[in-house]
Amino acid sequence: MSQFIPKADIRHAFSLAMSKMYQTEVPLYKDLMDLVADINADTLAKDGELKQHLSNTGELSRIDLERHGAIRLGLPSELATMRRLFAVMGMYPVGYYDLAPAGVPVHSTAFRAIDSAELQISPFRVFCSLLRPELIDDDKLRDTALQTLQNRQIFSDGVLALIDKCEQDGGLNADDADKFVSEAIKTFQWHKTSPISKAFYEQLLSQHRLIADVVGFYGPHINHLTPRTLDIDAVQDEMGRRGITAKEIIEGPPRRNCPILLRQTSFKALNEAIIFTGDGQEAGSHTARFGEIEQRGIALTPKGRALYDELLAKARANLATTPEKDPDAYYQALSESFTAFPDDYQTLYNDGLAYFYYQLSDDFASKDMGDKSVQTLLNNGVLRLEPIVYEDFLPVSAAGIFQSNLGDDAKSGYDGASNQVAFERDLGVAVYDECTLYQAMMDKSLAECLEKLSK
Ligand code: OOG
Ligand code: NI
Repeated sequence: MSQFIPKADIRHAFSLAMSKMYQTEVPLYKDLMDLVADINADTLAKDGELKQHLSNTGELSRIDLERHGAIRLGLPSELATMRRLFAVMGMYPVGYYDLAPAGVPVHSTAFRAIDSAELQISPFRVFCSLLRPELIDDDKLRDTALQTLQNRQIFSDGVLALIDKCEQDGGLNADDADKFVSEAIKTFQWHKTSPISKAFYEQLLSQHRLIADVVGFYGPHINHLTPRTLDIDAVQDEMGRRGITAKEIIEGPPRRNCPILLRQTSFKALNEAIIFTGDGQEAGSHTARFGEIEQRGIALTPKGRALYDELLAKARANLATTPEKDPDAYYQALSESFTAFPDDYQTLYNDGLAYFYYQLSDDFASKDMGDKSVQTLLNNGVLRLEPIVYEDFLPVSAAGIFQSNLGDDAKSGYDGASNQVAFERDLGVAVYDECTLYQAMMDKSLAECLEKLSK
């Protein structure tokens, strides 16, 4: 048993291999990584309090690790196998995201580690979308698209064999883990050729750019990777100065003292040369790949999340035009709307808006335990609170990231019910509920503190 490599180590090795591959494939992404590293170093030098929080929660050492990537799949069978591939690395599906109302014909989940210790070692996760062919309104095009997808095999024989082996034996040894990483990475690489004809590609494109991106290729190329920044506004400003074309707005909540959930921006997708081979050799191009940046804040409870959704909708409802056309007006509306969201950790805790770790304070032994209730232990400084970072995604933000990288011809919205049941059937399991996971982290941290205090 002990010869098995921990899943977290395989996940970490995989995220490093993915990063290396993407930096080689998309050199502009390397420039973005350098920029983020510069801004993070500046921010930590200026903000001692932030540095202390990050050190308390063990995040300081993992700041420079990429936090996520994204892929898009075509078939239910691809999703089912992808789930098994990620399970080898201790990554499990968390959350269900329906992007159809925002005009993107997919639904999605995020594969990630699910407990604090695992997240600490490698927080890497993959936002994974599945095409919803039933939203293609042209029957003939949909049939041809599905046939085309059925003809591809996105997993190498090597990776399939190692997934089987891991499931049978309960883990992979060192040699197999290395081989797994190099075989698994192949599924996510870029192809400069497309198996379809240029005419078919253009037909797919006119349905939706995303459909062309899935059906037109041999596999689900990683379409972006996303490092974590400690100051996303600074990165957004600096992108322009370093000649990187940024998306117009930062998605998510406004800038705050106590960051909540997730703020995201990206550079615009690149136009890349492609040879279409379905009908002889035809030169063309395709736009799909970009680089993203995220700044993460505290995870919100269902009550906090409802307030976030309400304030975001309010800010967006009052605009004269789209956020992208007038970013300043949008940010103004956003910060006005979010004055209703408490902006100190104590109130976020008292009002039950966010999730926290309980920790014993450094000098807890010299403090009065009083009646030993949690409230007294907090008041007397025996316990302290540290924010639990939000590890998931936001559907409105994700739609904004998709749209900005799909061009201006994007649709405004699909009708049709959200379909978590069908997604989970295709996946082969139910997705984890993210709030249940955060609550468990919070409860566990309290139980551990109380256990230590009782000794
Ligand atoms: C995924 C877009 C969503 C995010 O960070 O919200 C996403 C995609 O473009 O495939 O990655
Ligand atoms: Ni992303």
